[in-house]
Amino acid sequence: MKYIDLRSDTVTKPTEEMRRAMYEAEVGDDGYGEDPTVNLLEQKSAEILGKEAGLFLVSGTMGNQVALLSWTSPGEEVILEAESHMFYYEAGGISANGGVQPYLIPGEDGIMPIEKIEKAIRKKGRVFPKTSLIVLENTHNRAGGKVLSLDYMREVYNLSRKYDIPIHLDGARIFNASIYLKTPVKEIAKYADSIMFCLSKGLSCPMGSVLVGSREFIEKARKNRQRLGGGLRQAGVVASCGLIALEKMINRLEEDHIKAKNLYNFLKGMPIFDLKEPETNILKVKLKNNYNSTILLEKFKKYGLLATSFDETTLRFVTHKDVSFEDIDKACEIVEKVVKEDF
Ligand code: TLP
Repeated sequence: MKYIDLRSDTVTKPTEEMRRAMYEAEVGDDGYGEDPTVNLLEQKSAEILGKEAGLFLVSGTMGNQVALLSWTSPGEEVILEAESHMFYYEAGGISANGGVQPYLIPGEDGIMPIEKIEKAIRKKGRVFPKTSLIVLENTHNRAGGKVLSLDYMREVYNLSRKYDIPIHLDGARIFNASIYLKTPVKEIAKYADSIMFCLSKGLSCPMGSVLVGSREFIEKARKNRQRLGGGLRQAGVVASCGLIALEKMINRLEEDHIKAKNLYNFLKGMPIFDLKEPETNILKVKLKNNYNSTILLEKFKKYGLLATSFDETTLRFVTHKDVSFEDIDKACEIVEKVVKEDF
């Protein structure tokens, strides 16, 4: 059966042009800094985000973990939104790899109230851990692809300058935020000291993320990447896709946002769902009256629709380039059929 796959934008396959670029890529040993394609991708990424330098990594998780290791020391504390990817989905990496403890602030739609961030920053004193990092996530995955506004980013940034604490931005989907805000990605990135973005999500590369920041920070990050076993060799083969992604795959993300909106417009008319209009490509759907997401997902699958859940009462649908507008219409029909048949 051919499935309509709305589990994640990570399922996107590389384009024909990417496949050709992989074949033709100029490569060298990145351990010696000699892969021209990796070097170009790192340089272009830094340029687009308005930072001094970049580092290519195998995944977004590795990018976040390397950033954490580069900003903090064991025994220190990092402020995170309670549903952030770094806390929720990185297999306990912040404590296992970094030896730091999380200070979690539950956000409203992924947005931590500024006064709560200020309150969370530790005072100096013998008994307190040092607050060494504030993490933001834009767009916010578990908040349903929510975009943090520039005003909010600026406020957190100003606070971080007051207390001299760096900001790391998990920008796995920062280009979706930039499209939504109709703002160059640089304008978002200027309110963070380091940013990780993913090439492997809506940008459709087979793998890879880039971490950007100051030259000094990236030098440290390169060492931490090595420590995690993430040193690369002829990685130009995959970095070549990243170059195409930066040039050709960003503007089309708008289309994914429209697809999510189409899905929303259909589902909002169904009484068992409770949902907000999506800003980007992730649609979060709460189930009313104790309906169960695992059961629903199994039924969707029988008719050829794949999605995931945030928890037992919340579904997640992610739109991307490998589902067409017709697929979205079909997905709506499948959801309607399942709901009518069984509930
Ligand atoms: N998110 C994946 C899963 O891990 C949940 C997905 O399908 O959405 N930051 C954010 C905000 C992410 O959403 C993800 C991946 C990552 C970091 C990690 O990227 P990878 O998967 O490359 O390690």
